[in-house]
Amino acid sequence: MAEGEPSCTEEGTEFSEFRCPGWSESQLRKYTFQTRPIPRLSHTDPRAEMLIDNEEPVVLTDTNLVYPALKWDTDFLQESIGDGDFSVYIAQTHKFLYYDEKKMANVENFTPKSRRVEMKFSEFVDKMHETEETGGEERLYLQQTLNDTVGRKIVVDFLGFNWKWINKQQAKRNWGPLTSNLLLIGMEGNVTPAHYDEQQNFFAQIKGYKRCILFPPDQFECLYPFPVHHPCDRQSQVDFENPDYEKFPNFKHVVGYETVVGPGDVLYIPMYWWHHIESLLNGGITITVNFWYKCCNEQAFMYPFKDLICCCWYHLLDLPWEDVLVPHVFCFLPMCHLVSLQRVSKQFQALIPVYLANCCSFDLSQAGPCIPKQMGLESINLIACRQLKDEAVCYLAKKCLKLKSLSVAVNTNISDVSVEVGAKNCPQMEHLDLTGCLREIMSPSGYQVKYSN
Ligand SMILES: O=C(O)CCC(=O)C(=O)O
Repeated sequence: MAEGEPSCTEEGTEFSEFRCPGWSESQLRKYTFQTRPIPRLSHTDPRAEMLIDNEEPVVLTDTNLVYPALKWDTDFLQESIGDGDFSVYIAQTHKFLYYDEKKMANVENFTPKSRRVEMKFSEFVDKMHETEETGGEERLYLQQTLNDTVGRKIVVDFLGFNWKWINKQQAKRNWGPLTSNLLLIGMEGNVTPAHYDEQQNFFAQIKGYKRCILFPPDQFECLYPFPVHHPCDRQSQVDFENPDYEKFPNFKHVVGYETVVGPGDVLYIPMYWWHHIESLLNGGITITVNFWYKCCNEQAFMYPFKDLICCCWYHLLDLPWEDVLVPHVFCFLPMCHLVSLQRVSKQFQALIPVYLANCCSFDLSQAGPCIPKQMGLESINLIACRQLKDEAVCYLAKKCLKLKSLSVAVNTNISDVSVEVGAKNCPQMEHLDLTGCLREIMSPSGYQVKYSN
């Protein structure tokens, strides 16, 4: 289902503004899966900020982020962009599947479906016109990081971008530095197949319309990325136009979020979100500049498995996790990343509690904002946490004043100190399970204590 023309009755359109779109449904390619609309909001709307905080996509309609560039077209750029070299991908198909040239040697007989050619901007424009005029199969897609070879007029426009707004966004979320601005100039109908990036992205549309279909990170099981070592790592193997359900059965369950962005719109593409992007059919050329930011400093991984975890979290589960992942990898991750990893897949969701249950220590200061500072927990189960000590239980008892039920069964180090502190701090405590606690424990009056030895 495509977003189509926003109407006030569609699901999710409480966020949509009514406007006259410069495109129609017939310009969208047809796919088999369902989608929901990505909210379109003013950057001043608190809901927009909430979505970005939650790392959920949103289209911001009025940031003026690239306002000076809205006049850009191929004539203006040809005149002003300078005589540097530009990377242009050339393909015989509309699909421009990204490949990492450095990884090509990893796979025998890998033949990319597009080739990268360095050329001057004017050559690109000439080639594009030639293709359009001859109606040839060949398609072009310029994808070049903006650099210091651009001419003065472009520099002036670039300096006029709304840096005040975007710098604030970056600072507020503690993101790392802006790594690059990729300039994308595509022919109508070009498609960038679904993939994810390891950076936060403000995707600013300048000319023409692009349909953007996004999928949250937890749908990776439906999207079948190429193996890590493969040049197409981070790209989905599924051909959206002709899905092979035998090979990729979970693709049947994929559900996307979509929008069509036009000049002046800025789409926030959160890190790790899959995105499929198409320049609309019969819509003329499209121009986009994106703003890529490294993940936030707080999220920067400080352990030797940085690349393994950060880039290929989905392959982690291929490791024999009982022997490798749990004892040797998770212990290098700060608690806030363990909590976040649970959102990645059902397996991680199951695995993290297994790891936590076997934790020797639990440093709450590492938990970051994922765990509330004031814990309103009513029930805590710490059965068989082998290294659990009184100090930890006392800490919890002092933090969780609403605690009604606590189990510290099968913990050899727990003594009556825990029980006393629990009794003093948790007046609502009704149930304390001390089964199998070997150290001497007195039963304080006032709540039920269960222990069998
Ligand atoms: O616009 C496109 O075709 C692809 C852009 C993209 O993948 C990105 O900005 O991350």
